[in-house]
Amino acid sequence: MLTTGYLLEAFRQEGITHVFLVPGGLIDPFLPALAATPGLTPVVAAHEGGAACMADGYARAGGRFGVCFAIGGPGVTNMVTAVAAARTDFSPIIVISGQVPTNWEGRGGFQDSSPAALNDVAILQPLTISSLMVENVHLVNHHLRASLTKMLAGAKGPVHISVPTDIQQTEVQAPWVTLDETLYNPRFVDRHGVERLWRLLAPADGSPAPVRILALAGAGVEKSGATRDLVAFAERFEIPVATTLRAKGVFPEDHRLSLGIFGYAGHRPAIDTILSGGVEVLLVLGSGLSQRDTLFWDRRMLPSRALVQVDIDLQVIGRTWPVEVPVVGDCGRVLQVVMSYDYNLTQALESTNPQRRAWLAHIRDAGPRLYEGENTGSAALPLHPARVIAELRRVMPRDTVLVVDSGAHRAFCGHYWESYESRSYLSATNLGPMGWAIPAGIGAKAARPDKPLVVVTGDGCMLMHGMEIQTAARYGIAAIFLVINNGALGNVWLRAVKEGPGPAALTEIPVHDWAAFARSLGLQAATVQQPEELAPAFQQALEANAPFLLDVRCDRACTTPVTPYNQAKQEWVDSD
Ligand SMILES: Cc1ncc(C[n+]2csc(CCOP(=O)(O)OP(=O)(O)O)c2C)c(N)n1
Ligand SMILES: [Mg+2]
Repeated sequence: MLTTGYLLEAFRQEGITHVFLVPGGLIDPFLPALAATPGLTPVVAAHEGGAACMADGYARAGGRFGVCFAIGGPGVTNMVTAVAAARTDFSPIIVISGQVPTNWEGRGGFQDSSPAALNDVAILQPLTISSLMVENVHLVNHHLRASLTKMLAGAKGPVHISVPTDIQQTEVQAPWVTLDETLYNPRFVDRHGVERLWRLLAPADGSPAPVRILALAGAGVEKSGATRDLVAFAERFEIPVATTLRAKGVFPEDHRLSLGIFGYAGHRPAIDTILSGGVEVLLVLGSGLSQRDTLFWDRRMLPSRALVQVDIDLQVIGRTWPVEVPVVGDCGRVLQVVMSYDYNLTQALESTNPQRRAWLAHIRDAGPRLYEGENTGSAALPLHPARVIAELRRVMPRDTVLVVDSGAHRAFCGHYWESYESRSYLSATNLGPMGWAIPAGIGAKAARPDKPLVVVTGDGCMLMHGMEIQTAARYGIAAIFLVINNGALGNVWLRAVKEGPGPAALTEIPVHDWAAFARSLGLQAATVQQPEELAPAFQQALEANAPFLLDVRCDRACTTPVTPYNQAKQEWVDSD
């Protein structure tokens, strides 16, 4: 089989249903193979950055990995930001790019971006786990296997393979052998670490067990598919659970033990409790404890007895703060080991369940979950984004996937939306590239066509990747695009307006008719201006079961629900 068909057949065998690309001369040989691989749908994006974001969204929603193709040179450079977002959020995608034939390298050929010229392999190197060119057809099988293995192993992330056109058109002999399932679901656990954790939680020597134990769940729980394990663990030992924004939904937000989000756009119970100084053991599950996930590395979140960090990636454990109990391993597996203990071992911890229940009641009674929750009922015109997101939550089914972009709307979604499932809240939280959610949402919907999906984006984000709604229309991918249209780069405007009208004007955007734009590209669309129009418009978009854009006219002057984060930012001093 030619290299082109070989690669596609390997992806199909790995369970991939869609690949995303922008065609061009350097990948021309792939076109016949793409048209002839049953079970694999090629989706042609408007821009290579869009194609790579689609692969990222596909990976995050589907739980396997994403695949995208581009020509070398401008196709690869167009992908740089999207690949960086996958890298910083540890999302497994593979970029296959075309390259000039090996005997043209460095001779001044059109679009030569081989290592002898522009070197797009090197351009992607710092943004990927592995970036290489296949220069010998005998290495196609090996490099593909090695790259996919690196992409999936450990913390996961993007990889890149550049394939010259002469190699694309050469026969590969070795058969593709499907990757072992363990790569997708690593189940390893450090038993010694779990024992240390257990001695801490349920001392066997008669010393008192800690009462105030709190779990902070990060993206590692999502990657591990450990929601069920976490719910079972929390319920058995009455342990309250907060999540990071990135991991929103890995613990159902309406569960009685949920404290909501800790960190950026976080909720009052999580923030007040974790910063109270009253937590004895903080059990961090699969979170790298980034700036936004720690409220500016706020040391008040350090527990009085022990910080426990469970992570599959040793590099993450102890990076932010020294930990008393490090546990290397898959979050789900670690919890399963604990859950396999019998009553003799768990009794010491279970005996403190009533005290934790009382603690939880105290947390609940201390105040509302939301900051400025009254805004969810605001009748103001233009609309308040909090009202928009709250109405959206009421109308959309429980298992809706929300894909959120970068801007003020990110904070409104994080705070006022609720998620109840893993992989149902997707956002590029570590890099925050504007426009990412539009194509990522298309990829996510391709991976999970069974789930209703809404992309929440801004008018500024639309100016960056809005053209990709055309891709959704073209392929009938039934994503709903909700544009928080506030005539501004809202997040920046909120800061700039404090500096005066000159700086503010630099962050304003003409109020465009995004519904008309969408219709011109083949989508259905509606414009919403009044609060009472929100629910019927959402219902209409849901029932249309087709690509649909909602242009929702909002007030740019609404401040975002991130007061604790902003306070922490002001108070931060470098104490190291
Ligand atoms: C690629 C990129 N450029 C610039 C920024 C800085 N930035 C963050 S949010 C934002 C404004 C987003 O505007 P919009 O999409 O209208 O959302 P809103 O804040 O109004 O909700 C900007 C410019 C960024 N995050 N990414
Ligand atoms: Mg805006």
